[in-house]
Amino acid sequence: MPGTVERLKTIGLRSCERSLDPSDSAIGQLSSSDCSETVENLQQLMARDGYLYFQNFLDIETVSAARATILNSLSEKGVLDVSAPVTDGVVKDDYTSDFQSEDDRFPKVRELVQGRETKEFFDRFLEGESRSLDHIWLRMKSPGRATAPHCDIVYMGRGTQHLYTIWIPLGDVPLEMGPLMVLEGSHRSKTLLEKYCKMDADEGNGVFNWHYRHGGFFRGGQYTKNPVAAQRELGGRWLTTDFVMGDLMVFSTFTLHGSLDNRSNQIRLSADARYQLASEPADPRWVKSSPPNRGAQ
Ligand SMILES: O=C(O)CCC(=O)C(=O)O
Repeated sequence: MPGTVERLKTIGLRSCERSLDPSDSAIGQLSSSDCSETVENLQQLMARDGYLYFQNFLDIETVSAARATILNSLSEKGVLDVSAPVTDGVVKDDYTSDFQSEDDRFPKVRELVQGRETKEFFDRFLEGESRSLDHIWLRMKSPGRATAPHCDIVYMGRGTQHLYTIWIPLGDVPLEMGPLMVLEGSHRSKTLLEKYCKMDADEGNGVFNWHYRHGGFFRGGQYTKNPVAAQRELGGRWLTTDFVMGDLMVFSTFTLHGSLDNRSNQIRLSADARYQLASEPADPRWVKSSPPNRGAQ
């Protein structure tokens, strides 16, 4: 099978039902980092790239156990295609799902997201005792679904701004299955920082949060529903890769990101959460009590 770099250019990547520009200036592969680098180096990489991508970071058994609990529950609900093994997560044609709050239905997902390796990484990276926001986001992307470009800070900015997202693929997530993508250098984009990143997606209860951007009206915290126009407007490349089980992405809550369309017949599973210094204020919307239901992020 051709490698990731070649497939990025040749398989016709799509996001939000739009074909991404396959040219070298518009799309590329994420660079992986070594988590045993010095803190200074890791901080510099984050400041430069807006993300850190660690391969084989997480214990595969723990990821696999989290994946299994979700797939078993989907199987019990009768949404999986019974002609394929449950572990493949092939869904029935008419099944659609997207974004789910993790309300502790899956303790193994919490165990994974708040696990020792990740906490120790953040203690080191943030140079102090770290904590995660209590809320965990579980994504079950059925075929056809994608996440529209956004920065997390607009949903989570009522505490410290020194806040990082972790994204964990719960299984292998190759390009065809709609992996995460981040826009290179977008965490330094003045266009985003000076206006969009200052917004609060829940202000005015969302009622007044209508935007017109890149040819469409929409509501809430998304930057746009058009990743092609966003790349042209802001510059940089959409960066993604063939994620495998055990990988960990860490990115700035100011980095514009979304996902490719899931063009497989399998459900794409991932979990994401936010880490910060325990001594800094935490956004009250995402600690302890169950947050109100919100739209896709
Ligand atoms: O998994 C996805 O599709 C999007 C993830 C995301 O938006 C996030 O981690 O903040």
